Amino acid sequence: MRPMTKSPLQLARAAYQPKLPAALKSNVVLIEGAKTESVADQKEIKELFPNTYGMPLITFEAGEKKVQPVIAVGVILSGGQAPGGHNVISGLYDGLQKLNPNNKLYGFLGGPSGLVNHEYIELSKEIVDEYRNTGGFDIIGSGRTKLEEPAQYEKGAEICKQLGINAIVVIGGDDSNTNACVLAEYYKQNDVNIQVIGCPKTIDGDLKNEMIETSFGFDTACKVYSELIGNIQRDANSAKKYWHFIRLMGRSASHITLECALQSQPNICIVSEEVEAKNMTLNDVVEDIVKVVVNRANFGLNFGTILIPEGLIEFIPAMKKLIAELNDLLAHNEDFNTMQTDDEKRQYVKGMLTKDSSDLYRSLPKGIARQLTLDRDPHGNVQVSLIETEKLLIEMVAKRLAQLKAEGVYKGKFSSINHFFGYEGRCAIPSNFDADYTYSLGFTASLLISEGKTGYMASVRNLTAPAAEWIAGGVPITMMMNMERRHGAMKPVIQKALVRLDSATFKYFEANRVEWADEKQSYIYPGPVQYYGPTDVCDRPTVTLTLEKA
Ligand code: FBP
Repeated sequence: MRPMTKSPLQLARAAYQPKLPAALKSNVVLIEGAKTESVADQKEIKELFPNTYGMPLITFEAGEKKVQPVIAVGVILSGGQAPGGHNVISGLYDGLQKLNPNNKLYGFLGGPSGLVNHEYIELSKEIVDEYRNTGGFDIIGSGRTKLEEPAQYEKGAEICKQLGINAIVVIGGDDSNTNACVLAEYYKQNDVNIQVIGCPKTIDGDLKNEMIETSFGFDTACKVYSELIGNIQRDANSAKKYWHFIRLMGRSASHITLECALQSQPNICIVSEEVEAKNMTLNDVVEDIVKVVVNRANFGLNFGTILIPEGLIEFIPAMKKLIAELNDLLAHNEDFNTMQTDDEKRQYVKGMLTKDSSDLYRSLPKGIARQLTLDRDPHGNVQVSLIETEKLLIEMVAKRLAQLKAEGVYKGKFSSINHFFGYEGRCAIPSNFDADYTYSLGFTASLLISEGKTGYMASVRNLTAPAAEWIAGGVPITMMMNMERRHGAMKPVIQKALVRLDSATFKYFEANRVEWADEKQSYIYPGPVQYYGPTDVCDRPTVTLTLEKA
């Protein structure tokens, strides 16, 4: 047998034709809806975006064929990988080709820095075909460089002029789309004839609002993690000897953790937003876990599963304060950066914090305390994916159970295993939902460009209906903005969607979690992402979307 260059599934998926909203299959006409306002701080946002504020919502409906001039477009993948990125590009490519076969698509390499540093490739049919329906961002690569300086915008304009590029498509999360909007406004203000269109990407699921029902990648990532959680639950239920502490990606919001809980029904699921709303301490979180462990032990069940959102640490009010102090202390701190040993750094930090934060810092296991002082990302965020919260919780729970055992309250046996699911799902082969959704987003972006729009995000809605009934259009990015404090100054940014405790999703979880925690058998086993078979298995959207749209 000759070595394979592609798996049978890769070959089968390459031939998959993503589904499009019915309106996009023919020629389209643009329908203007209501004028928009930003979600908050209207006066400030309007002043900052005089040319791109207040634009109307847009939908595309089936219409007459129009003659389209030749255009060139540049595309950028920005931030963390999310399943479906390649299909945004193939949808964009096919959309442009349908408008005019002489249209060109360029890909800027390695994220936004490719635009600034003039690193690009022309995306030919052969290249695009190679990446259809695949996971990852490797077609052109991604990066986290922030586009926020006029000098960068000018460098971008220079290369666009050189290549005859009329529009840039930024595929990114809330920060990248905020920057896309600033870029659109800058080009408009300075009479630079380059349009900028955004596409909502992030597995974290926190770029969503009234008009953007979900960000792409969330569906696939959650399904991949849920499969793994289900497999672990089957193992736990078979071996009956381990508590599995599973941390799940999602920098800030707990959407991924909550969705995975709805898909797999674990014994415990922590929701950061609830921890913050209830002003809980780390010890409160530990006590909640301990109660369930003790209760199950009383029924002879010394095993279980616990889902922990990656961002938990930043939602515990005292930890949040400690992290904020560390952020200020460590920003451009040459003394700290030149220190050689961890002990030296630890002593220094302890001495510089306020008393409460210093006490908390001292109480943390050394490894965790060290992780809190690691380098920040380019947006100034603590890199929560590097903080092993699951290990911290295991240590604290084990300690508390030992106390309770000594007091005769706990009679069980506690053995634990820790897991972190993040990178396993970010580049997975997109589910049918994500393959279809992203292809439709890319296609929609091509239409927004052909209509001369700028400062819009491609939007595809009505996502719990079959794809043919999806509604494609555009939303002014300014509509999603509010003012927030960033790096010590008020900045216009897209409002991040955290888990709302009054949402249908959280309410459903809240109503069921006590049953999932107790001695009855509640686990469900989602199994792998399915591509071929019954529609309700293969094209099923997330539980989050289903509950939100019910
Ligand atoms: P985006 O918001 O850029 O999509 O990235 C999300 C994410 O996957 C988070 O869930 C995670 O905390 C972070 O990226 C990890 O960052 P990195 O890719 O730099 O390891």
